Amino acid sequence: MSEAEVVRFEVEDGVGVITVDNPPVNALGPGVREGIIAAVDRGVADPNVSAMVLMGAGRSFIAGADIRQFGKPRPAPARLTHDVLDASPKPVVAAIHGYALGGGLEHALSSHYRIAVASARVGLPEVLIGVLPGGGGTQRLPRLIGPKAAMEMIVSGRHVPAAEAKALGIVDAIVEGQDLRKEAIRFAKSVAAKRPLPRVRDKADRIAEAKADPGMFEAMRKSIARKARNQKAPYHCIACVEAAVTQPFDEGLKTERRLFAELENSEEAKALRYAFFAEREVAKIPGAPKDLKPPRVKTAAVIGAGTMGGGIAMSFADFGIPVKVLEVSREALDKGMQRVRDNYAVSVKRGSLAQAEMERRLALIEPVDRYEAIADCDVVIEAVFERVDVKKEVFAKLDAVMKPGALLLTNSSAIDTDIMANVTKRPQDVAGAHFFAPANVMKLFEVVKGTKTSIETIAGAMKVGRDIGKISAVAGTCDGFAANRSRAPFITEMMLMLEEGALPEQVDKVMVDFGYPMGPFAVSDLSGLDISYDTRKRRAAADPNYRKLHVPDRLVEMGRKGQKTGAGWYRYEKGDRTPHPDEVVKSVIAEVAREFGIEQRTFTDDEILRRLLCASVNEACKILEEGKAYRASDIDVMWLHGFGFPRYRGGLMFWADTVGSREILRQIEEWHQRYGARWKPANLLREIAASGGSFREAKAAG
Ligand code: 3H9
Repeated sequence: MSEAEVVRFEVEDGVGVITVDNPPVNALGPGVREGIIAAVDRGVADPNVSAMVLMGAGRSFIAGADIRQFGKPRPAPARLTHDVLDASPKPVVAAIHGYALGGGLEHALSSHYRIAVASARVGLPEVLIGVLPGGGGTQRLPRLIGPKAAMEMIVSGRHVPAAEAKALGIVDAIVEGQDLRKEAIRFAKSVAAKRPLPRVRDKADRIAEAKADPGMFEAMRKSIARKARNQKAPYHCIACVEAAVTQPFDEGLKTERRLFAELENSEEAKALRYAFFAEREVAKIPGAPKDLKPPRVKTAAVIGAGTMGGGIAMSFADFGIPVKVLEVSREALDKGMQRVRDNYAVSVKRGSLAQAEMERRLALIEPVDRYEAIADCDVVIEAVFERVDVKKEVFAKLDAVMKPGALLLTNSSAIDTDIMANVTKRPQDVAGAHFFAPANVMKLFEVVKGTKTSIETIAGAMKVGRDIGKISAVAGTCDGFAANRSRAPFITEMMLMLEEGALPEQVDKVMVDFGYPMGPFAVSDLSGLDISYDTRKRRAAADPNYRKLHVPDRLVEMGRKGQKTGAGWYRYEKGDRTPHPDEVVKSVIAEVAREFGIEQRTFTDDEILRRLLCASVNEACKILEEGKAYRASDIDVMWLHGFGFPRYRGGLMFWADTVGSREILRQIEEWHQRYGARWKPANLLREIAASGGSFREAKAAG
């Protein structure tokens, strides 16, 4: 694309209007910076121009640097846009709508004034992709709003709404009218003659703040220590803001540039960029027509007011969608509604939800006790307990009452979607909707495609997920679908390693050090050991070759079901969630090992990590081979949002690539020899290793 096409310059009423037009989000891709410089030059040279406006066409101002260019060699520009904007002898007004993020906000900060529409959002989210604001943002923002507020914004990467941006001093005015261009021209004319021009780089007053509070940087480092472990970018962000306080502006810019360069190609930045694009890719349905754009659902229904049903109903209410909750028993309905109310009340007590907002959300949830009452809803999600006969009965009723075209979704973590679809006369409208507990908190929303599910239903279900703030990912119907199925071997291996001599606290420490927020045994204590106990019993009954997991089975049989019973893999003090290693668990492990003659040995941390993740990589390859997920990167998105996999490690398959496909195969073959059939390498794994290809680019077969 030529520069002329991505940046326009027009003179209107004595104001030069520079419009960046680089869809979809006006990223600073090839030609944009050069186009802005050329436009400013024209405005400066034109005697009819007294001021300029910088704005974006389409839905946003500028969403930042073009992330796709990161990691590739880029020629050093002869002139920097920031210097050109800063140095313009005529005022430049940045007029913001949509998003001004990263390099976008940095362009606005180099302009002399900033105005924004009320719905605009601004931010420096670079840290979320493993870098730091590298266009002067770490030096200008602290000068404009003070180092403390700037550091909080830069280290969190959050998007700040226009009203808050005005209160912080980032924008000078909020535009009331509908026509931003017109208002921006009016504003530009009102400041055209004002001198001196306000340049953020020259502001010194707010910097004094940090001098009065010398401990602020150390305090920030301490406060992020847990969340930011193993990462460099958040610390480099702090170092840059510190440089804004301790160094002259131009020196600070040099520090910023040096630290940015250190981060751009770091492993953490590569993984985070990958995660960003994987999350966009997961929304795409192969083979879907381009014009397939399902509308936002206006009304929803949930069948079942249990913990899951209630959580799902809250998800709709949280995003402003009216939802009916159906239970035929009045008692179950009242109990379910009370649970929802109690959940919201906890958030109000914690201060994360206003009382009025709680009332508004509760008013969106309508308890009903007849199927006829939900007939007109656009989507219905069945969330009754995991019993095939009960679910089939519900679907027969839904088929009888629901309006044509309604999405009929079943929330199950294992039951074949086709079973429910086949009791209806509209199997094309039925799909799985696998929420992860707690449904109103967890981001992952697995849309399960049955044999007859139509592409419109898949697209509709995915849109429902996005409309309630989830990350939707498609899986094929099979035991466990894609997310849980890919994780199941991880769980099996963590239990079996105990029999060989590892301890829960050692495994947990390895995984926390790797970056998980909690170790897998601590998570199991939280969700309850009894949940998987029932599934294991079912599988053992169905499959004579099923490898029994004796240690967790015995713990459950002893009444150790996790935190709720005060003991599981760990022991807990009353009213305290801190896990304490427990001798009882050790003795159960020793007893199992003795009984089955399993030799005890020590494990290195690396072996534990590999054993858990390699088992799942192998299964993920089988899932792709069978066409039960579209792409390897979809599985990574599932691990990031369903299981707490550390984002700065990209995901399961991205991690496997950091080890290398040949080494993963060698390792799995070794364990195949030692442990037998469950480690049989997937065909796809062999193919990837033979071709020297990457896991992350693997796609579904067929
Ligand atoms: C930076 O600025 C560094 C500088 O400080 C210094 C440099 C020296 N680049 O998310 P969506 C694509 S770092 C390239 O679905 P939404 C995206 O992949 C940057 N592409 O829309 C997708 O493509 P496709 C700091 C980008 O409305 C399409 O646009 N900025 C970029 O839900 C639509 O995106 C950021 O980190 C980009 N920067 O959300 C902001 N941004 O259709 C990153 C988007 O082919 N972006 N695309 O799949 C976002 O957070 C969201 O995209 C945004 C819109 C909130 C803007």
